[in-house]
Amino acid sequence: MAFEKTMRWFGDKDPIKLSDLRQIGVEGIVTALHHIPNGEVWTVDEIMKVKNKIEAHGMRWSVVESLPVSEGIKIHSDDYPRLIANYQESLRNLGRCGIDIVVYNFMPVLDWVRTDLHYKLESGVEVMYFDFPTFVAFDAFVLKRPGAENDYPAEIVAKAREVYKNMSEEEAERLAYNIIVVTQGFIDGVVDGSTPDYKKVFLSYIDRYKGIGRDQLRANLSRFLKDVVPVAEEYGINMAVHPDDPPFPVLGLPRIVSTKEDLEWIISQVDSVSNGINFCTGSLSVRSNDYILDMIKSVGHRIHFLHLRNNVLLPNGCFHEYGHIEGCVDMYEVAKALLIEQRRRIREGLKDKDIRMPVRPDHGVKMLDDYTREANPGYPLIGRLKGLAELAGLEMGIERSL
Ligand code: CS2
Ligand code: MN
Repeated sequence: MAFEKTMRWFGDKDPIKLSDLRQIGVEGIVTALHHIPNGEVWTVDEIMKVKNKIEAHGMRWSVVESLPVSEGIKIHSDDYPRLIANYQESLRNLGRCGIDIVVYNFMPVLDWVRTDLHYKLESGVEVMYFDFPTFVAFDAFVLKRPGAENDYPAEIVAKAREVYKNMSEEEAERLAYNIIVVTQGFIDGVVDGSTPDYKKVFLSYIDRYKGIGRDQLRANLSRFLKDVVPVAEEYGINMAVHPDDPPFPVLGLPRIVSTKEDLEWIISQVDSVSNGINFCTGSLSVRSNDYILDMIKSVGHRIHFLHLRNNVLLPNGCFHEYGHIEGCVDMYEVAKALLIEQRRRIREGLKDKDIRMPVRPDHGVKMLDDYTREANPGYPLIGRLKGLAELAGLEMGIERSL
C-alpha cells in the first residue's frame, strides 16, 4: 500500500488538462464544481458530469476540494438554515455518486494569502512569498481598514509603514488585486477582475465579523460540524478540514484551524471518523516545525488527505514556498509517520476511504515550460510534477525500508 497519488484540477478552464495529468500517472483527481456559486446545492447531475469526465480519462475523483463553507455559515447569519440544508444536500449527493473525501476550510473571508506570487529564486524558478509587513501595509494603508494597526505587533506595523512608503500607487493596487482577486482566496468568490470596487466589497465582508471573536467562531464551527458530520457519516464521506494559511490571524479576524490544539479541539467536537483533517504541511509548518510531527502523533488517526509541500521560514512571520522535499519540514519524518499510520489502518481492517490517504503536491514552483503556460497561482504543471515524483520516490524508499 502507499498513498493515492493525486493532482488538483480546476475544471475545463484549467490550462492543464486531464489528459496531461493522466500522463503523469496520477490515480486520482482533486477538484470541485467550480462553476456552482457558493451556497448552492451540488446536484447529482452536475457531480456526475465531472465524475464521468475524470473517469473517461482513466482516473478517479479522489477528493472534493473544496465544498465551500459560505460566509453565512461561518458567521451563523440568518440565512444559516438554508445554507446548511444546501450543504447537507450537496454532501448527500456526493455520497450518492460514490465520492468519499470532502475538503472544507473555516477561514474567515480570505483563504490562503501571499504578498508576492512571482518571487524569483536565484536558480530562475518562481515561488510564492508571504511578507508579513507587506501584508500589513496592504491591510492598514492600502485597504485602510479602520483599526488595522492595532491588530498586529507594533514592530511589524513599523516595518509595514516603511514598505508602504516605498510602494508606488501602481504597486499598491497590484498588491490588493493579487490578494483579493487573483489567488481566488476571497471565500464567497463574489469578486472578479471586472468588479470595480472590489476593495469595498472585501471590507464589507470583513465588517460582517464584528463581534465574532475566537470563541464565537469556534462555536460556529462546532455547530457546523454537528450539523454536517452525521450526514457525511451516513453517506460514507470523510470530511477533512484544511488548516489556515498562514496559520495566524490576519485582517483582525480570528483563525481557529492553526495549531495542534486547534486540530485536537476540532476532532473532539464530533467523535466520528468522518470528522477529519486535510493535513497541509505547507500551512501547518509556518509556526514551528517539530510541531508537525507532534500533530501526527496526536491527530494522525483522523487525517484523510495530505497536502505535502515545503517552506523556507524567515524572520518576522515571513516565509516563502520551496518545493516539496527540502525546507523547514522534515519530509522524510513526516512521510514515514504517515505511512506507519496507514499501515495501522490496514492492520485494523478499516474501510477503503479511511486507508487510501490521497496525497497531492500542494502548490509547486514555477519552472521550465511552466513559463509558457499560465496556470492558476501555485498550480504550474512541471513544478508539481517534480514534487509528486520526489514524494513518490521518497515514499517508495521509506516503504521498502519499513
Ligand atoms: C489550497 C487551499 O491552494 C491552496 O493553498 O490548499 O486553497 C485549499 O484548497 C482550501 O483552503 C481548502 O478549502
Ligand atoms: Mn494546502
